[in-house]
Formats: sequence, C-alpha cells, structure tokens
Amino acid sequence: MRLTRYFLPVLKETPAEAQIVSHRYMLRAGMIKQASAGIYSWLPLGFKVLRKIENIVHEEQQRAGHIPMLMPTLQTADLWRESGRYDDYGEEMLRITDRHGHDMLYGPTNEELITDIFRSYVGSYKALPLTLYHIQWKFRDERRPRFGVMRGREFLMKDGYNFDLTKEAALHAYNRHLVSYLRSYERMGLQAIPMRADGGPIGGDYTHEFLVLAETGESEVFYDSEVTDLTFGDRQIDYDDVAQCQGVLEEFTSRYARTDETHDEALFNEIPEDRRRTARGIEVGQIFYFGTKYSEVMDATVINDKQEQVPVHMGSHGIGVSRLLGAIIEASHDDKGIIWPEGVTPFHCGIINLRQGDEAADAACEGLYTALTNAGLEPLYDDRDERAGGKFATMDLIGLPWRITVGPRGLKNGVVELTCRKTGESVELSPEDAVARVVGIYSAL
Ligand code: 5CA
Repeated sequence: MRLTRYFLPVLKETPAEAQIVSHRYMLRAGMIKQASAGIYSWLPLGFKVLRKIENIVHEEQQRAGHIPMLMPTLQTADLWRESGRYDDYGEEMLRITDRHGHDMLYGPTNEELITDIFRSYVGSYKALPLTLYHIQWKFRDERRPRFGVMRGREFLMKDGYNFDLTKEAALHAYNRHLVSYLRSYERMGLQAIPMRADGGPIGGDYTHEFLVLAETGESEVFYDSEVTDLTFGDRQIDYDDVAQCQGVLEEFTSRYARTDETHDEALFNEIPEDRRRTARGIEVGQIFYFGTKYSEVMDATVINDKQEQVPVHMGSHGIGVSRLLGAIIEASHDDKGIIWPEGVTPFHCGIINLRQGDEAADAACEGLYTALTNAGLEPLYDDRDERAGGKFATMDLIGLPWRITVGPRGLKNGVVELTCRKTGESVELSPEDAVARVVGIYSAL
C-alpha cells in the first residue's frame, strides 16, 4: 500500500477522552473512531489488525477440530425465556421490539441460539463430540463503557460451544480450548495466563479466564510468579490426545493464579513469599464447562448407546477479539507509539523515502515495494512529499515492526537502512539483503 492512496487519518493531538495508552494510540493512529459510547467504526488500519487477530483465532480453532459457522446478532427473546436468562441478564441486554411486536435482543452471547441449533439436528451420541464456533459482534449495554475497545458495548467475540455425551468428554473439550487459546495468544505476541475465575451470568464453577498482565487491566489478580515462566512454544499437539491436552492444562493451571472473584488468601499465603504477586490484568478470554445447565432446560438431548435419552454436556469458550487489540497495545508500546508483534502487524514493513522526487530514491523505493510484495508481504510505502521527521513519527506511531529507510546519500554507497521498531537498532544493507532479511523474519513465523 502506498500511503498517498491509503486512508490513515493520523491525529497530531492526544485525544482528551482517552485515559489509557492503547485507546490514545488507536485514536491517534487512525485505527478507530467512536460512533457512540462504547461503539466504534473500525478504520482501515484498525480493521486490518482486527482481521489478523480473527485469522489467528480461526486457524487455531480449526487446528483444534472446532467448526466455524455464523449466527446472527439479533435473536428472539423466546429462546432466552426458555433458558430463564431473559430476565436474569438484566440491563446489560439490549432489548428490541420489531414491527410485529416480537421481543428481540442483540445477542450478548449465544448459548441459547446454539443449543436450539443443536437440538434441531442432532439426536444421537454418534454425532458427538461436536464443537461449533463463530466470530460475531456482541452487544452488552455496559454501564461504563471505557478504555476504547477494551470495554465496549458492541464488541467482537469468538464464542465456541462444545456438545459432548459425558462430563469426561466435555472436560477434554475444555482442555482443547485451553491449549488452542494458549497457542493463539502466543501467536499474537501475548502472554495470557489462565486463572481460576467465576462463572458469572454464563454459569458453571469450572472456568478459567485468560489474563494479560497490564497496569491498566480492570481485573485484580493474584498469582505465583512461576506462572510467568511458562511458555507454550512450538510444541506439537494432537488435539485428540486426551492425556496430552490434560497435561498442558495441568502444567499451566497447577500453580496459584486467580482473579479477585475466586482469590483465597489462605491458599495464596502458602506460596513462598518471594513468589507471591498481586497485579492487574486484562481478561482476553474465558472458558467454561457448565454441564447440562442449558441442555436440560432446553431439551437438548441425544440417545446414548444404551438407548437412553440424555442431556448433553456443554461448555462455552470466548475470546475477546476486539479487546485483544487494546491488550496487545497495552503490552507492547513505547512513548512514540505502538510496537506491533509480527504476528498481527497491519503491514509487514514500512518503507520511508527520505527524498521524494529524487530519481534514485524513488526508484529504489519502488524496487523494494515490488520485491516485498512479490515475496507475499504487505509493505506500507510512505511516498508522501513530507519532511523525514513527520514520516518517522507516523511510522513509529503506527508501529510496524520493521522499516526500511531510503535516502540519496545511502544509495550512493549502495545501501538502505533496516530498522527494528522494538529495539531501535538499524543496519545498513543492500536493498536486496534488506528484503531478504525481512522476508526471512516473516517466513520463520
Ligand atoms: N459465552 C461465553 C463464552 S463463549 C462468554 O460470553 N464469555 S465472556 O463473557 O467471558 O466473554 C468472552 C470474552 O469477551 C471476555 O473474556 C472478554 O475478553 C470479551 N468481552 C466481554 N465483554 C466485553 C466488552 N464489554 N468489551 C470488549 N470485550 C469484551
């Protein structure tokens, strides 16, 4: 993409309404624009990152054997009356009446709708195990929407639902989700720690939240510092291997790590004092096993191998897709702007032309642009007729991990400059070597 042809409405001023750094940078970098309280338009740069995050979630869910689909945002109240949650959900639910007087609602989550789909088509245990998921907008009429996409009213969530014959099988589905979430967050450059949590309006007392440690996080968390040493890495997982998935769950959840809702001071004090940590965290996902809570009241049953009609065991599993943009920025930025992890960056590499209009500089930039594009990468070429300072400031603000700077002086010696956004380190290389270096970095991901 050439910047002169793109839509990147960068703000010079720091917006007064933004209290935390991720919100400030998302507004300044022209990623989002508030449409009304807690509701945002996703401008091209923000939309690009949102799609990258969605793609990682899709890939990892499908790797775990979970099946993508799409349910609507608007739901009929009737299903929620069946489960008993229509009244329970309270003021967070946006209720709508259509022209025929039918009560509708903008879905805050989808347990009822998916259970209705399941019961309409599945009658035998032979169709199990089954996990369906979608990535769809949700609405929760939060009393205090704040921090931009972090606590929105409309937000994008991946929600998945498992249907299993037995509790054991459903717990394996739970573990599969835990494993796939660990992989997903690491691919986004994040460490998200699973912590024992509370079921809230979804229900069930077997649940973990995934928290990214950040001072601006809304949750208070208590943990054994050893949990922060754990990394998932590139281990190979067979998602059908019950023992292997259980092993990962045990490895990542056996040490003390809880949110304030389930914190137990006595247990916490059993950790050696130098490892006890109290911090704040951003909840980027939550997994639940709730057994037959919905299947019993909504009559989602199957016939088992003894010809008995039994309610299925279910769980639901969410990732805060739009919130993740905020969480990633909170975890990765400096005073100049965002520092995107390579896995989610909107463009792979920036190209800065220090002397637009200089024949050699223009030609070299075009050459880099073509070479990177031909290698399957997306460069962002700042081809504006602007001063170098302004170009650097924009590039630093939008946070592309790599930048190639091209100027007439370097070109005389046959070199351009490759700079890492995170470390600030630069090396002088021939244009060919700079391209090879960047291509190598991304192909290793
Ligand atoms: N049905 C279950 C799981 S599928 C569910 O709704 N879980 S949840 O309530 O925990 O939401 C899943 C994730 O959505 C949360 O972990 C959080 O990351 C994100 N989320 C929840 N509320 C908001 C909000 N107001 N703004 C942005 N993200 C949110």
